[in-house]
Amino acid sequence: MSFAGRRRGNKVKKGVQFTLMVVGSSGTGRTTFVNTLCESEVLRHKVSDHPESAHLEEGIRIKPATVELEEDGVRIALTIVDTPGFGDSIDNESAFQEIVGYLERQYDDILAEESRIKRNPRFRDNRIHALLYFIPPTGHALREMDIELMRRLSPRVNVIPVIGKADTLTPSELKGFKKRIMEDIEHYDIPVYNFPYDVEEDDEDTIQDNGELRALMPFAIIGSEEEIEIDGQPVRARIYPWGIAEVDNPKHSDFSRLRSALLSSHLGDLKSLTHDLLYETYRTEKLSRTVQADSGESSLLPEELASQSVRLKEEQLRREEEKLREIELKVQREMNEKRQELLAKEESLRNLESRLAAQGSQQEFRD
Ligand SMILES: Nc1nc2c(ncn2[C@@H]2O[C@H](COP(=O)(O)OP(=O)(O)O)[C@@H](O)[C@H]2O)c(=O)[nH]1
Ligand SMILES: [Mg+2]
Repeated sequence: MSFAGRRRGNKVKKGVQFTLMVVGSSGTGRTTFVNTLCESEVLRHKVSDHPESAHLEEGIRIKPATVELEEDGVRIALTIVDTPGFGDSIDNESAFQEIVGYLERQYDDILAEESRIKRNPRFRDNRIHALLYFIPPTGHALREMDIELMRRLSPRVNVIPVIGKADTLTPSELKGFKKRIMEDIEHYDIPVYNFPYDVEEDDEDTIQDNGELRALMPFAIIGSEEEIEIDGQPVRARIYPWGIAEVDNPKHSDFSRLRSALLSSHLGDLKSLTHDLLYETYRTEKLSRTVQADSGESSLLPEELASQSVRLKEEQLRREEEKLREIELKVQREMNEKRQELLAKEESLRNLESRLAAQGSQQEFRD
């Protein structure tokens, strides 16, 4: 991988854009993961002077950061959206709402842009294509808040569950933990992104590849911003008195499999699912809500909904045209008024002139 800055002089191929969001409790290793993925300090670690509030990330707003990467010869403009890490308390409602609200706002922006008469050429599509949900390495099972949040996020975004700081668990602990998490996800029917494939339609390679990735879920992550040398090669790792945990070693963590799935093999799939399924669902829900509010109807059949949304768009166009016509008329009216004013002024000027002329001749007459 190399950064775009080093590519000067090359003929620039058109790259792809990808947006990734990271969500999870504070201290699960999100910031470290992002910097490991991007091989640069994209996100700063929060510094806190007060140990009692160090676990809180108050005041951190959702703010996207973009880096240019290269993966398999393809240039990727990767946008990372970090979210405020929430605490372990039960009441994380405002943090949850902020995250879901952010996802939906990006859809609203597209919806608004699609219905404009004149498209804005500088419009940026900021929809999130994948969300990594960081599960803390407790070794137990999913916490209620993990279940609750993943459940609320999954209808809006491709949620990919990961275990942060996986090197804190032994291999057998990790295996059991992964199994219990997937059982919970199934039990609570959480529609996470599970590397979907169709045995009838997909080719063998795809089926095998997706099956393997699915079997790794939730991905065990090790992040590190440090490098050591092993056999003269730089290796990203965490160093302990008893050994080394290597980021890119598949025996130690699922980092490299996840990375290539996100940035290469499944990038296209994640993007098209976002547009064709998740956004489309949101759009239909939103428009049907609008139609219901407008018409006061309580329910609509799906086929009615489709024609409703066409009608809605036509209606919107008609309204905008009307608005334009109104503006035109208003301008015309104002120009007319101005002309009338001017004529009136000319008239009074003429009157004044003739009065003055008359006064002048009277004066002459008297003299
Ligand atoms: N053992 C271990 N510690 C990690 C890992 N990633 C991050 N950490 C440490 O966990 C702490 C919190 O990490 P940070 O990335 O700031 O977490 P965030 O609050 O989720 O952004 C820091 O002290 C990191 O050095 C990891 O993969 N393994
Ligand atoms: Mg952080």
